Amino acid sequence: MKLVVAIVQEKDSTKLQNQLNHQKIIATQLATKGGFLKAKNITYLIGIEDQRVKEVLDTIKEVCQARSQYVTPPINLVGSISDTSYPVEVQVGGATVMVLPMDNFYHF
Ligand code: 2BA
Ligand code: 2BA
Repeated sequence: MKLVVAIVQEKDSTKLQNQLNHQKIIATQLATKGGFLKAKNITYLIGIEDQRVKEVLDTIKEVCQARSQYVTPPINLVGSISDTSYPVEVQVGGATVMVLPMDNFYHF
């Protein structure tokens, strides 16, 4: 078994959950927030058999889109002597996915 941790933009989460349900992949959703943009995102915890990890990754990859967002950095982080800061474009995933080994999976 593996634990797939997937951080997904909120805009993609309904479509992703529908697709996981369709494939009978059980997931738990946590409401989370990115540390940089402070935008709400959804973190999925998916306990899955080793042989289905690729299927889960393929589904996440298919559903989740990368998007550009603009953020205005705080002036003291810009490193400029100017007192104005300009919006900078950041590319937000797709999805950020971690796959962890799982020692045990219990369902009591
Ligand atoms: P359980 O299997 O007892 O799961 C209860 C909750 O535990 C799930 O809530 C989910 O949040 C979490 N969970 C269970 N297995 C997990 C795993 N492998 N990885 C991550 N989280 C896991 P729900 O997703 O709301 O599911 C509630 C109940 O509905 C489930 O009870 C199961 O009996 C049924 N179910 C879930 N998905 C289904 C599906 N695609 N088709 C039919 N029944 C489904
Ligand atoms: P945020 O932390 O809000 O980051 C949103 C996007 O801002 C990131 O997109 C990245 O393109 C950019 N970014 C983040 N920190 C930056 C910095 N210090 N300077 C410049 N640009 C920066 P993604 O990499 O696609 O990440 C989307 C979300 O996934 C992140 O939201 C965070 O919640 C999560 N994430 C990404 N990498 C992670 C990691 N290694 N560990 C835990 N969570 C991660």
